[in-house]
Amino acid sequence: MTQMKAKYLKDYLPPAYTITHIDLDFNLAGEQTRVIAKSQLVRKDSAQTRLVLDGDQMKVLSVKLNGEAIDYVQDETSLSIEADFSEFELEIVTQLDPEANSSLEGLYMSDGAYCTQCEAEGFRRITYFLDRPDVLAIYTVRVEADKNAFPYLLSNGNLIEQGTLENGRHFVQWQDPFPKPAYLFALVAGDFDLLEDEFITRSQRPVKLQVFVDKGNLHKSHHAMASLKKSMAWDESRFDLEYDLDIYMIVAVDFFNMGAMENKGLNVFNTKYVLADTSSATDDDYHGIESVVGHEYFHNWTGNRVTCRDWFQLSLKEGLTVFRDQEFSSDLGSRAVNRIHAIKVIKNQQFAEDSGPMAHPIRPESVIEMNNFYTVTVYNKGAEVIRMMHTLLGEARFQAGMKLYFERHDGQAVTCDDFTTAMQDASGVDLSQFTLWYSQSGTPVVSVAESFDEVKGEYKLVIEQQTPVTVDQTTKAAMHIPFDLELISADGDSMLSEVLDVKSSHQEFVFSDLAHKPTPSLLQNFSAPVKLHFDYSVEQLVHLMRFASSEVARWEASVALISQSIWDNVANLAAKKAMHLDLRVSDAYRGVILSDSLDASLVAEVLTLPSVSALIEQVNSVDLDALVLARDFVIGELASTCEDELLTRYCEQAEVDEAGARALKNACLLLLQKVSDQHQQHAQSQYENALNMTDSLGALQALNGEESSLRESLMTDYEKRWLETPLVMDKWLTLQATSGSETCLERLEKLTEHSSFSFSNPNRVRSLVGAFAAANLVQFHRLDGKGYGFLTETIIKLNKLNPQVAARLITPLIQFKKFDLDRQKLMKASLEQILALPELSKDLYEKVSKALD
Ligand code: B3K
Ligand code: ZN
Repeated sequence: MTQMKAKYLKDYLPPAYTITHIDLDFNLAGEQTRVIAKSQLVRKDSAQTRLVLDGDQMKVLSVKLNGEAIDYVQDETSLSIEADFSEFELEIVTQLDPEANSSLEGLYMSDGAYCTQCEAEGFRRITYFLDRPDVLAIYTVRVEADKNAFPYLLSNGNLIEQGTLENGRHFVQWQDPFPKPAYLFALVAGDFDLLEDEFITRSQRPVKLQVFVDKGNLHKSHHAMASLKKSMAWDESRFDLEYDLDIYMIVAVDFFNMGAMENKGLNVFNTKYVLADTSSATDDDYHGIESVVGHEYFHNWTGNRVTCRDWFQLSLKEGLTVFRDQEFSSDLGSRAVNRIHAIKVIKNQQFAEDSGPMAHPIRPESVIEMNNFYTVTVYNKGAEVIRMMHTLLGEARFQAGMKLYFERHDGQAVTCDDFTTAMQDASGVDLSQFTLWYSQSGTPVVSVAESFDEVKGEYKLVIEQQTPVTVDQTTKAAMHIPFDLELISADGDSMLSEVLDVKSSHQEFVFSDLAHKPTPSLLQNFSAPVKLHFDYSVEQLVHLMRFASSEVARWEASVALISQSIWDNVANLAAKKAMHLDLRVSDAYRGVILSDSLDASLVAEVLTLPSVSALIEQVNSVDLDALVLARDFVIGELASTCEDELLTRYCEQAEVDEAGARALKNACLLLLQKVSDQHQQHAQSQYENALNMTDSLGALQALNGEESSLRESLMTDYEKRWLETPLVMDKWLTLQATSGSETCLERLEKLTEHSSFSFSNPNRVRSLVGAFAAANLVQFHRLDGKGYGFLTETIIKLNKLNPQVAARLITPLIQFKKFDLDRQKLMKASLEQILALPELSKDLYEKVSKALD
């Protein structure tokens, strides 16, 4: 029986022994793969005589202490020995079967190549070890394998020796001079195409850059390489950080549980975040690659050089590194559009996590399965917390804080408190109340009321904050919230712009000498991850859409305006009144469509109307059927009223070869489909004349809302064209999974047998089943329960095959509280079915048991 016990942050103890050096010797030979691990241990706690190593039921061939075979005790999760020495050498030989490892954790095979994934606790599937991030060792790794099948043998650090052996085998030896925790270890063995380049650091050191991809894909590796070079240059110029080894390798593999992994000097990537050419990848794919390549590169300092003391501190490296990759993308591209995307992740996904059964602070306090905590809270809210510090300190003091953090902690495994202390010490800014963002879970609700005294010319804002109770914490304190505000005059001029320090549950701010009542642009740029309650009138929102200085604030006003219109119509339906759309709303949108001062990519963001799931996140409970009707109505009305303008803008943009223009063109095309079938012709010609994947996919997405013979024939054409290119077929699987057709689900069931689909590949599962459950709300929440059934069957299949992916898929099912009782009942029945599984994984157990609690 797998252990389902939680671990607690409060129970942290430093390790009783540490490992300073490890020599690993891998003999890669299929199911007979052997690993010799020779470790140098030092006892830290002299009262300890028993050494307990972490490990996951591996076959142990021998254990030797200082060269002598010794007795050991092995159980489900550990191997222990008597070790009453202050320093000693331990040699453990394990035997592994990488081909049988479908969990894609530890050493496994991806399409004929050996590769590893050790974060968070995968190293314990390779050998018995002190598998915790505060044990940092120097690694030497020897890899031996068949030379023909595995010409490249890679590991961390610098290559120190290689040679040919008998029987067609060869070996390579690597050494990583930087001490590292086991989760950063990596090994790859395979046959690849290789793209090489060089980066000269600002201190004139040459670094060899290598990108390894599956044979035949070399032409798709250039964007990843260019992104890597940009990342290296950006980290030098913005963060004053230089790369430290002589070589940096990226390997792209097909079978991977997440996006990529920052192993020291040897990043392993999901092919999705490496391979791109214009015919097969969209502009969004290009952007995703640049940002993930950057993210993993930035970890070299924030994560690798300074790592986490324990896994509860995960946000120390992830929140900070997401912040850094967001800044990288914003410095290189559109700051406003990047910010909008980050805000959407928080509002549409992170707020849902806070209000569901998995609510946790960015520094969790208890964990059953660590892999369940690579969450939008730890990553994205974590990045918002860093961003708030950046707002409070300003760039110069923030960078001074970073510098002090590295001066103090380079080469160490530290805590989130160590980070905030460095920030505070370097800047002189008091962060004592601010640190609550690390320990308190939940989304603060900030309610604002305004009043204007015409006689005195005084404008007053009353700001109240309160954090609703979450499943994990019953008492909540007031937070330190940086609240960015702009006051805008009736003529549209900016009268004031400042960041207010909101620190208590009730505060009043008075602004004097104002000739008339201003329009407030509140919580600009989403200056804190909170829910804002303010009773904006339609006039105020329209004013903000036109005049707010911040482009992000203009976009936020548009979302508020359209959302309000949709909710008003939900209320109309409930009251059995006719639905309608206020002309002022469509006028405001028309203004945006016609605007030539706004960037095309920003207009595209405004025209990308909130999804059903985004709307659900705005309320505590929802009548899903009414919401879908009201949303369709509002979008249909808006599109019809602006039809001419949409068509003009569509045609104009068709001439421009830029990502922003393509995004706008596709947003217009999608809205035009809501007006009449006549606009199908534009989608058809766009598809037929497309010179890039953004245009092809945009056309298919526009047609995906309803069944039509055109959609059918274009989908068939696409399938034929791309059948042999898995990443491109993933887009097709997602189109099928998110189609508006009534028979969508029946089709999906058949598609699980399609040659392009496989339950063992996480990208395929996410594209079909993940996309269905997360983005096709109408079909997923069918009242006959078949949508839930489809997801449940998949989760049951993956429970043993790949528990990490199974547990990721379950998110939409555990967030059942917002739905009506009939649906809740069905969703809970699915969860009960999963909970009753024999040999339920820890990953699923943790989520399902919390959901049903
Ligand atoms: N650090 C890895 C994620 C590991 C996830 C383990 N389940 C990728 C990243 O955040 O850069
Ligand atoms: Zn990361």
